[in-house]
Amino acid sequence: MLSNEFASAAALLRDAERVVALTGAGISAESGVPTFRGEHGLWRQFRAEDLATPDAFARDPKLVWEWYDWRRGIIAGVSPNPGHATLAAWEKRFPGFELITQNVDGLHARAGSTRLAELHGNIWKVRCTKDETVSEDHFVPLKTIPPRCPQCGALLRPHIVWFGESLEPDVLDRAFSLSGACDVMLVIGTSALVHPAASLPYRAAASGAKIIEINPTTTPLTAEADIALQGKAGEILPAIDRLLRKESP
Ligand code: BV8
Repeated sequence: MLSNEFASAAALLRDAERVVALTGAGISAESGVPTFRGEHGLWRQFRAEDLATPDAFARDPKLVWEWYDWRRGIIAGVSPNPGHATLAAWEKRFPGFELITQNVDGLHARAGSTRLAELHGNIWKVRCTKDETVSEDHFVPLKTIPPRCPQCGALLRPHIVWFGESLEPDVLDRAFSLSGACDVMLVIGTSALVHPAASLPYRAAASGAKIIEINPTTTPLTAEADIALQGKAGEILPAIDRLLRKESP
């Protein structure tokens, strides 16, 4: 990685008033959470598109919950990495910093991020399929599979947005308005394939924002990015932070 690319990214961030970060599964990869796609990305032998759907849950709620229980077990055993920590620290460094994540693992919140929009929900939240009540459930493993609502006995489902389901309107509206109002968008660890999240960087660019992509591989967004830093988020984000601190501790 050429250091002048880091310096250019640091310069864009330093002069920005409103910085938005959009993250995907890649930012949790160095914590040990498998990504969805790519060489190590297979969740066991299943594909997210086949299991993270309402049809799959209707057909076999036990299998879908076994998959989530397995993922919860992995996530419960890992910690946020320096990439998560840097983004949490940047909430204090950049006044208008906002974080939008596609991830459901909760690692940004555990790292201390508070100005956070979880587009696709959270793996530690469950929702009653009868009255839509949302509650936290941190049992690892789950007490029963599939879990049932203690109030009414109906099936509980993960409070997660599945393929073919709409995102919560207010969360999505906020994500689009933040993207349309930022000066710089960091796009970190996402294959930029899943919509509507994948359209957020284009919204930002159309509104004049500079796009900085951080990813070890190229994505459909790479050609559109103003700066594409090829590498791991857990290494690149702290490196940029060190440059920023050198200039203004
Ligand atoms: C919807 C919860 C309206 C599940 C998830 C427009 C065009 C095309 C398709 C569509 C479209 N509009 C809607 C669709 C259909 C669909 C979709 O986008 N399909 C894709 C597959 C083509 N979208 C939807 O269904 C959405 N709903 O639009 O509602 C509607 C309603 C009815 C009918 C139609 C439309 C809902 C999408 C949400 C689905 N739920 N998650 C769960 O987690 O259990 S999405 C799932 O994919 C995860 O949330 C994940 O975050 C997300 C995106 O994946 P990534 O995060 O990018 O992860 P991935 O593994 O792909 O990539 C990781 C990247 O990290 C790689 O690039 C890798 O190189 C990089 N990396 C690896 N290591 C590192 C790293 N980077 C940095 N550092 C490292 N160390």
